Amino acid sequence: MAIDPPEHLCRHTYAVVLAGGRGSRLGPLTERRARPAVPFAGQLKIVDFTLSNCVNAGLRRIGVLTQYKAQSLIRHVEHGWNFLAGNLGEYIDIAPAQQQIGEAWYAGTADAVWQNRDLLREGRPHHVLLLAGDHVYKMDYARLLSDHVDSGAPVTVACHEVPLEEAGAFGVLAIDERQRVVAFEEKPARPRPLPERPECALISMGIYVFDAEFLFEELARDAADHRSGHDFGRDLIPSLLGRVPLHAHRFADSAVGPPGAPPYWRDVGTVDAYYGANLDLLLPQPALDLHDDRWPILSQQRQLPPAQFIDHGPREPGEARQSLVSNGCIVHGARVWHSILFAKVRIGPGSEIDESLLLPNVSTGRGVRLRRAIIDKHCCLPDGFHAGLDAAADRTRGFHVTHGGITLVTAEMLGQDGRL
Ligand code: ADQ
Ligand code: ADP
Repeated sequence: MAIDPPEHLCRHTYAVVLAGGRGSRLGPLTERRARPAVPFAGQLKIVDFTLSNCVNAGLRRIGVLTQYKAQSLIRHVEHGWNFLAGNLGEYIDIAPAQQQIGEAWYAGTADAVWQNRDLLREGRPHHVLLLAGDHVYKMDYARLLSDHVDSGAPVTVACHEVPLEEAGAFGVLAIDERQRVVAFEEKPARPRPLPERPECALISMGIYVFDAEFLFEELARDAADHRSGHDFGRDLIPSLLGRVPLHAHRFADSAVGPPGAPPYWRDVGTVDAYYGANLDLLLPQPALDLHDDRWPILSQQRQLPPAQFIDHGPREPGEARQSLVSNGCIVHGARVWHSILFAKVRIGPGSEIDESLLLPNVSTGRGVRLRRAIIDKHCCLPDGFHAGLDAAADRTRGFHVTHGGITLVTAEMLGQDGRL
């Protein structure tokens, strides 16, 4: 039984969103912006999931730790997330790396939190919730916090089952019957299967709850350890094993979603994972429900007119099927199928867009043909342009083609001016 009601727990918790990591595996999409600032699902950015989960769960003191190419992220959080009531003690702190103690940038995630310890201590939190800024999921952190307190352990690691072949990209756990972590390996070459489901492994979601004072002690210990890389997954969490009880919280116990749907969580760390998670939203009943008013995903929304579909004569209707079309879009005499048009996308007559993501402000000329392509912000695709029809030809033209066969085109690749 919970000692504290969840509202009380949330009020005394500081949530830290680690939003600074270099998104190298997202390739050209993160050339100019941090991974959490990458547009997602038409009208959102990736970081909106974590921030919305905080606000929906009742957490009102949030720190966003930035580092790598933070400008677009800072602008987004400042413009879109400024509705918390500072005078009621609700706020989002944005901590740019420049504000750090000393000259060094952060060495790893534990170092990023250590260097911001004064910010964290300010509100005298009882618990600190550590979150990543680049995961797509809905989770009720109040339930995670209650579970942490009930467990009696000073640390809780949120974990989730994933197919064994994907587990090597994560921290892999083994737990006992009391939900205590008994083994932890960061990104193992041969992940350990779950005894009861050998086709799956139990992985760390990179989400941790700490008793606040315990966290500060452990961060100090880690900071003084010159052999440590100062990373939670690689150093600090493994160093706790055997010393203190580590509780494992199952994501299934706090996931928010349609009844009966499997819990949905994606680390959109690669272009293929990013593409797949966006396209998952086009299923008739997506596991990630963006229409659920009880757990909305909030964001900065620009004032834009509704999407418009215009026929270009009787033979060229403007239409979109099985697609998401954002505000400010105009589909003029073009056919869009199984695609996501982000805000202010313009499609010209005779174009055919299939299974593609067109990020904000993309415009196309006439007769453009896209298949399984991602077109980055502000690209202007000229008449007759095509991508995704021939992978070898796309590579020759300097486009990025993923293992999964997705062609990614950025403004720079087209010799155009890219913007954040
Ligand atoms: P990774 O995601 O590989 O694994 P990491 O690159 O450290 O770990 O990133 C964790 C989060 O912190 C990301 O949101 C990233 O953007 C951010 N981040 C990284 N360096 C930062 C810095 N210096 N300043 C601010 N933010 C920073 C981790 C765990 C694994 C776990 C996966 C789940 O180590 O055990 O399985 O997350 O995705
Ligand atoms: P867009 O190109 O559609 O304006 P951006 O991501 O560039 O999209 O801008 C997102 C939001 O940030 C918009 O509300 C825009 O007005 C604002 N914005 C754009 N550039 C700047 C800037 N240099 N400083 C502050 N806000 C900006």
